[in-house]
Amino acid sequence: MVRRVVCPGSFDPVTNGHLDIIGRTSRLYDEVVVAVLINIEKKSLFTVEERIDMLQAVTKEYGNVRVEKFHGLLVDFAKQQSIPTIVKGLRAVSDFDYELQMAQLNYRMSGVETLFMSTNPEYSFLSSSRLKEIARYGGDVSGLVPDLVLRLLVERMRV
Ligand code: COD
Repeated sequence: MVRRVVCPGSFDPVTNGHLDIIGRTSRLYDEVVVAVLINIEKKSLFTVEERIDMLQAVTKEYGNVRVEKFHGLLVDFAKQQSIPTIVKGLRAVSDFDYELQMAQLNYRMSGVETLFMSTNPEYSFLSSSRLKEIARYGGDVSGLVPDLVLRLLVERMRV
């Protein structure tokens, strides 16, 4: 049986923090499905297709990562894809409160389990929204995102 897992998120854009979690997860499972949420209510910097392209490029080297998009409930997507487990990265206690509630609700709704992976301390302060804020005001975000993402981010901020 193929051991499959989902790493969900907005990934607007993917950071080295996300990538660290996806890469470590890819060593533990046969297949990792990275699921990008389509959220029409939230203004995003990159389109879903752009985010998918970036994710595909930066996860290619792992060899067992597939990138998909989804809307609606994550557990419905997981069920459709026959994925029994969600993996989430945990940065801090503030993440834990929110993530615990979501994990419990997701389990209650569907039986889909959530496993938490502790963040790499090198990226524990990192979020896509903070990153965009720094980049918007011309701050240096190199080393926090893959080079490809850095180039696209700088380009997009110029527009
Ligand atoms: N280090 C480690 N992990 C990190 C880091 C970092 N620096 N940054 C982010 N992460 C991890 C976190 O686990 C996070 O959950 C994940 O990466 C994705 O992060 P983001 O910011 O791209 O994505 P979010 O938090 O906006 O994504 C939220 C979901 C899309 C997972 C969530 O909203 C969802 O499941 N929505 C679908 C609707 C649903 O099913 N709701 C649940 C009802 S109970």
